[in-house]
Amino acid sequence: MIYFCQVKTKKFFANIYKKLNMKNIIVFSIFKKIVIFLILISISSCGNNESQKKEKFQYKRTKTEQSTQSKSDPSSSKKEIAIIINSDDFSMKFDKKEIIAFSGQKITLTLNHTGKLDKLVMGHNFVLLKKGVNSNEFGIKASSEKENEYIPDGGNQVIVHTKLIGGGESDTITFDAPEKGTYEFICSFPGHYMSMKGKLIIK
Ligand SMILES: [Cu+2]
Repeated sequence: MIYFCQVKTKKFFANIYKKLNMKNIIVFSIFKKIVIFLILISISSCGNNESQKKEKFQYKRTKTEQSTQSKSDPSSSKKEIAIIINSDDFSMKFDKKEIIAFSGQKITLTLNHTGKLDKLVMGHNFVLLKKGVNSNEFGIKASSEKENEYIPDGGNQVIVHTKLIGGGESDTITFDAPEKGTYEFICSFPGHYMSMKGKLIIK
């Protein structure tokens, strides 16, 4: 009788052990599947990130290309070109650093001040300097010429300039493109010449 009981108990435990083992195998295989699934997800999301990065880069590139084009229309076939330059209260910069035009073209240039500050505080102008005029020296000299809207020497060193404008104002000037070469333009309001400057390239 005791022997019979022992055999039964042994069988009972052997069965439980088998079941547990089976369970372990099932749990392990599920765990394996979950891990593989997670790895696949992380790989695919990495790919997405890269494609998103690429998309962003492409978007930036198109934006730069557009802004380069909007600097000016470099078409030499046009007799007249229109250029718009914007300035504001904070950046102390023109929104264009380079303007391209062709000798003989008639240039209509509009300077906008998109800010709100008065011209006594944050005045801007567009001053196109003659060839060979040093913009730093000109800027320093100009800063003490308030009564002449910061244009020194009666405009001797200047090809053309707009009037001084404040927030919300604009001024438009028309002039013939000078001979081929590179010309500097600045804002001659005190202190602005250091950062508010750019180049007019005549081809
Ligand atoms: Cu200015």
